[in-house]
Amino acid sequence: MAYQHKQLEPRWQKYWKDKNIFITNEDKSKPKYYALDMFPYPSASGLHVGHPLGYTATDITSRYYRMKGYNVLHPMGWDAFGLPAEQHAIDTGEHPAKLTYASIENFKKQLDSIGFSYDWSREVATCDPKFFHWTQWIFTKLFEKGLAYQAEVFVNWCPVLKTVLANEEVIEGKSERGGHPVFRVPMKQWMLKITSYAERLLADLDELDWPESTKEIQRNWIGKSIGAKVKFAIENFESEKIEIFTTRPDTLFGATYMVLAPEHPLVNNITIEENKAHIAEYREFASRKSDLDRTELNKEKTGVFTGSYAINPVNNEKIPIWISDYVMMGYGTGAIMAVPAHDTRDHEFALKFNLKIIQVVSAQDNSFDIQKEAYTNDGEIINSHFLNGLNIEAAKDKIIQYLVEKNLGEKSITYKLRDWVFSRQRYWGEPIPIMKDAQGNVLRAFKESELPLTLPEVQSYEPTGDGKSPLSAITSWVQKKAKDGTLEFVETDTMPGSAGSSWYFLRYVDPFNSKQLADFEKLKYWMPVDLYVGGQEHAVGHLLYSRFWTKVLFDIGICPVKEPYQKLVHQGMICKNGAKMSKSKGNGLSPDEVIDQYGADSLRVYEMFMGPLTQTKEWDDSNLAGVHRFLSRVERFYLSDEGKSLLNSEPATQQDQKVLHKTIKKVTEDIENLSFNTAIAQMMIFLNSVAESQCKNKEILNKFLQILSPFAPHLSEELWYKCFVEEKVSPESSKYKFISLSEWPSYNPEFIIDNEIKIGVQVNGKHRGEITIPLNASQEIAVAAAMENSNVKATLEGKTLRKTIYVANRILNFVAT
Ligand code: ANZ
Repeated sequence: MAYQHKQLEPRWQKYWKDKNIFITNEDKSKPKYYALDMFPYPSASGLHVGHPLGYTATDITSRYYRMKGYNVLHPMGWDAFGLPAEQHAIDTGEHPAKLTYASIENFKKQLDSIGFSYDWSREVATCDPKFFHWTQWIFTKLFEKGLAYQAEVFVNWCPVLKTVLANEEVIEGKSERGGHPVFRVPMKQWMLKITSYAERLLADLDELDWPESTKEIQRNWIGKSIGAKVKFAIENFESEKIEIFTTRPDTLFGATYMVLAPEHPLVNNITIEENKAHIAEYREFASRKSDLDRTELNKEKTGVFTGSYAINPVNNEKIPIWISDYVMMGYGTGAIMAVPAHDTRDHEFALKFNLKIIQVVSAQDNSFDIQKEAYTNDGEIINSHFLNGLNIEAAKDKIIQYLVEKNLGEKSITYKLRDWVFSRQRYWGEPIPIMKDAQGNVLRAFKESELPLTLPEVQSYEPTGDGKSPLSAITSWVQKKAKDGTLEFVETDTMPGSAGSSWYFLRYVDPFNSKQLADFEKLKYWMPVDLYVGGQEHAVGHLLYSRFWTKVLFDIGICPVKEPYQKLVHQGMICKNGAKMSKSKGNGLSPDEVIDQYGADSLRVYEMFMGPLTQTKEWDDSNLAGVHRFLSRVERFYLSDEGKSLLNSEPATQQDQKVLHKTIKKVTEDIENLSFNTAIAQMMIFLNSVAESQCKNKEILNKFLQILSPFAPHLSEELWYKCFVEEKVSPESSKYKFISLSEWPSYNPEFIIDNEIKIGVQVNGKHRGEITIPLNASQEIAVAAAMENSNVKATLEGKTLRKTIYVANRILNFVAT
């Protein structure tokens, strides 16, 4: 009889569901384990086989800790606001909620068909008003704390589509849809002051069990730079000063020109008449580039001279002021002193525009040609008056001291991290709960009793054409009459997709709470997340934003922890034919197909067996079939063709005990280390071993099934039922005990100890043979065994034994002459 995965898998899924066996237990006397997946965006195309990779890892872990007696929180939900549903609504006129909830339905069905042990009673969706009530509430707290404010920032404006576009909708300066030109224009946006948390976000990384590479990405993104701000006077513009930020104040004597960002507010003032047209043209050119394009190092440098000169404060040299797009308005002060001798970008620029290069740090290598390239290494300061002879660090200290005394500058710390642009001019997002007056001034945030602020029905999901959200066209929703009769206006911007995902892990802890975001005591029990699994692509978005919100909530006494995720793991990608699997590449494979052909257990075990969880792996159908064969062999080992148990009570041999206990030990440790592929390999070794010895011992095979169950839960439940449930209590009965809730077996170390050992025998330090002796054998026994070895015997023949050196379990050495 073939392995009936199609019948048995849905049957066990139904029992689990009907009996609610994965509902989270909250008896606080037990230890807890919170295993979290990055919740998916419920796309219309459904899951592909890449999704279950991380989900299976957390599911095995959850099932394991549950069997170990922990209270396990293993929830799932939906990151449900976002562009694709909005786009669909624009295209079809259908409400985005309709597509979103249909996709959720489909995702859920697919996840269930893989046998994940989620506690679905805690399901959340970010687009549900009961959920975004609290997303909006957090916003009002941010507002009260001065951490939400409005500012003019550059957005992607497409004049043809008459809308603001998200970064992901802009490809090389053109709209993704239609390929129309997109410009960077300033617009008033809500911003969140994540920069106030830069230092803490940086420092607290050290405490986390995260991949070092992800920590490093966050550190670089936060980008702490220690340096100085220096003020430069401008010739003919006495009232103006250019303030620059530099990490190399030691090179001040080498500053031979200045560069302002094209958007710098001083540009208009200081550009001389005849250069104005050229400057204006360049500013327009630069406005079409994204910051990313601008920071690309290999691009040819461009720029325009303003016609004005700054005065280098240390030597009164007149140096020209240029504008160039390699200087960003959003970083430091938006202006730099250029030191072409020691900065690569400045050097390229100086060569291109024929600007002076003055070396102020000596190169160790005499043949170094400063006209050819920038010198960026250590050295002694030269050509710098009172700094000459110092090393770089000492020169930095001295020049800063000098600048402070002369009131020309100061020490300064700058972060690359920018405040979080929190406004979207879209319909399908959380409305920002703010009231404004007729002039657009902010009056107040919504009170808690006024939340949630829900979305109105609209006729059209198209943005309005003046850069505003479709909400602005719904007068009845926007306008409110205040008590004194004056009109007030609801903010029409909505929040970005990453709002809900910045705190959803807190809501799972207490999803029905209508009074607070979550009960503090419950949060205290469950937080932080013990294991968070998801893609590294979220390293600087979601994973930074959610750390920021957690810290804010910690500061206002809502959340008991200051970091959300203690341990973070990124699953690798699954590739097919060398490319990342995705629907858009046409190489996506749906788990439904795999489950149909091989079953959910095969899918789960195969994905875990492909290789280490964190590595990129190639999908291989023949290996999938191999895993399916392994599970079929397990089934046939337990059951006869008629589906009857083949197990018996005949005593097991020592060898069988040994392989069982070894396997329990290895699988236990491997699950805790998320090394699932090696755990599976060990279970395969076990099966081979008992198949060879024809061990059908019930106790041994019972324990094996238990450790297999987190990996292949359906088959394990089936075999457990058929072979170990004595009185055939029905799984529907309240007395039934599922393998999924059984107690994880422990191993007995005594069984594992190898009682024989192989050691090498040397004569005068040279390897002459090997002997197999009992573990911890005495020297007498070792020597006796060595004397049985023909090679050792032959070598010693005719020699006098001078000394015997024996290290138990390691080596035996004879010194003989
Ligand atoms: C003079 C200098 C000499 C610089 C030298 C570097 C080397 P990080 O480390 O990334 O913080 N800079 C400052 N503001 C900038 C802006 N808005 N756009 C582009 N570049 C900017 O880099 C700081 C350095 O980047 C600063 O130090 C400045 O160039 C440049 F041998 O000043 B430096």
